[in-house]
Amino acid sequence: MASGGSIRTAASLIAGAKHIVCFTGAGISAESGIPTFRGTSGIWEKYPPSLFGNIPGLALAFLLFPGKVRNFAFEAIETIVNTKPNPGHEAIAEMEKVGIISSVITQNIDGLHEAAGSKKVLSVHGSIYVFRCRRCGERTDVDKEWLREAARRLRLARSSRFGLIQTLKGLSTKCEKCGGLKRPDVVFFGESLPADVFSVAYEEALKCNAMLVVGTSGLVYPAANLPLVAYKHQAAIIEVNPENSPLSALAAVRLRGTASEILPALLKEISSVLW
Ligand code: BV8
Ligand code: ZN
Repeated sequence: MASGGSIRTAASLIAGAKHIVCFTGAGISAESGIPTFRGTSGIWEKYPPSLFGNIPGLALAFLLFPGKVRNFAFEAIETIVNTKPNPGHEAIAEMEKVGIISSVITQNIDGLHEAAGSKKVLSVHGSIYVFRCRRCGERTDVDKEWLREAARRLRLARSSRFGLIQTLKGLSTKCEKCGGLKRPDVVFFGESLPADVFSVAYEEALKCNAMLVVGTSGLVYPAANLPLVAYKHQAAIIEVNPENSPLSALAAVRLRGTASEILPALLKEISSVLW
């Protein structure tokens, strides 16, 4: 747990700032049971991003070991749809509700910020709860039930290429607008980020005087640029992470602890400074 001093320093920095933005990565969802990407029990340990983090790699993995692609797909969906927000997500939603922060920029695709009550969430890597038409770009929501059914069918699919294709065909949905095929609106490596979302996130990073950076290794670009943009525009960076990251060098305060420990304590301290 961070020493009281640094929570108090962080709280007074935030209380003194006019426009505050939160930037989150996989670490904020760790205590909800979603493994992070990097680190000992990270997702990329079992499913290397060179194959499972980009479309060409997934195509190759499908040809070489379709059963592993099937497992990756249903494990990812089941892990996410069966989790709920933790006190870290809830504290951030409360900070927005009482007017402390103006938005959350997240690299996560798990929808937990929205589930905790955050309203202005900028999901720069997309969301598992949104499908996008490959032809016209139209986005439509999918709910947990649909995703649970998809994971169930994938779990039952035969581990052959043919079996997986059959299952994916049964799950594929057509765009109501143009009839094009839809895909999960998630950004894989080598794919561009949604320009409409990223431009708002960039604006937020430019405008803010303080940025709360929670649970990110700061290794994936261009998202990891956003704290640097804020820093270059004289924003105070406050990092919440049990470990050091490349973004620690930008931080005025480094709160060494987990999101669900630190963020509720920080909210309490900010409230005592402000009200
Ligand atoms: C693009 C989506 C261009 C799916 C993800 C060489 C140099 C620089 C850049 C590049 C390069 N080569 C290639 C690139 C670009 C590449 C990139 O940045 N690669 C990196 C790895 C070098 N980026 C891209 O490809 C991006 N696209 O550049 O497109 C382009 C332009 C035009 C046209 C075409 C193309 C796309 C990047 C998005 C990739 N998608 N995932 C999914 O989520 O499953 S990336 C993946 O990493 C997740 O989105 C994740 O959020 C993101 C970042 O990771 P983190 O969130 O930080 O998670 P991580 O596990 O790393 O760290 C967790 C942290 O939490 C740790 O610090 C840990 O200490 C801490 N923690 C743990 N427990 C807790 C905690 N903190 C608090 N509380 C706890 N309890
Ligand atoms: Zn369409």
